[in-house]
Amino acid sequence: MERSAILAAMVAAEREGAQLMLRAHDVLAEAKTDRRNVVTEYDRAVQELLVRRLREALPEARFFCEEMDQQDDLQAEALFIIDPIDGTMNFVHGLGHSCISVAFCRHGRREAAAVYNPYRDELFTASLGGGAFLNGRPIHVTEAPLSESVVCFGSAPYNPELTEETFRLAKGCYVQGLDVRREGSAELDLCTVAAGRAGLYFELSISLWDYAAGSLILEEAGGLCRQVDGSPLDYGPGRSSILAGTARTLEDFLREILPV
Ligand code: LIP
Repeated sequence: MERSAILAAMVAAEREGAQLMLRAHDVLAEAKTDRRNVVTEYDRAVQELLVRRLREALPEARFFCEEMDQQDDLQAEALFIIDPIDGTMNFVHGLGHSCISVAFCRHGRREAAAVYNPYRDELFTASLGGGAFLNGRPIHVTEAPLSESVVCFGSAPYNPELTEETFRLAKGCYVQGLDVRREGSAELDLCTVAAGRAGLYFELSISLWDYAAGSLILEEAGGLCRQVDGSPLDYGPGRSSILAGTARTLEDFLREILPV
């Protein structure tokens, strides 16, 4: 199946799943590991719908998903990495800033990505070597330095041992940059940087489904994704830190903010 057809199937599935989000009511949060790591019946329903539709489109596909322990081999010939609702805490509290995220990989290489925010009807897409788009219009990262950029960050809420360092870095970004934002969805933070709306995003601990799609969109928009210390991301099954921006803003962060 052509990559463009696979991306079209991803987009169609996301738009269908988004209707479940928009029609949600009486959303009950179920704690997974602790009070901040929550899931809802809508996360599960969206994931089940996405898997069903993508399997109809590509029967041989395997899946690596956030919910229900559906985690196949990341080196599969055809694999979808799915976060059914990225920004679940926002979804539970009706904050109107969550997305559905799907990345398509072949043998571990990210080849297509789609991130859909139904609250703003913003669809971010990318295919490897084909550029990045917002609602079909090309997007590109900012040329601004950190001092002229808004910075997004994530608070790594599942890892309280990282709180002090997270807010040390966030304070540094606030002082050096224009301002900071903690908006609650890693995939949307990556897309915000890809669209040139922010100059940098960091988080000290997130999962692969939180960045698999957004990282490709950002790279196709001219950006870079690394670990917070500047080392390469490994796109493996474990949790990782992430530092995402432009060559200029990453250099500013690593030189001015990271050092204690
Ligand atoms: C969330 C991320 C967010 C991060 C949370 C969580 P979820 O994804 O998008 O940036 O701070 O720890 O990982 O759990 O809502 O899909």
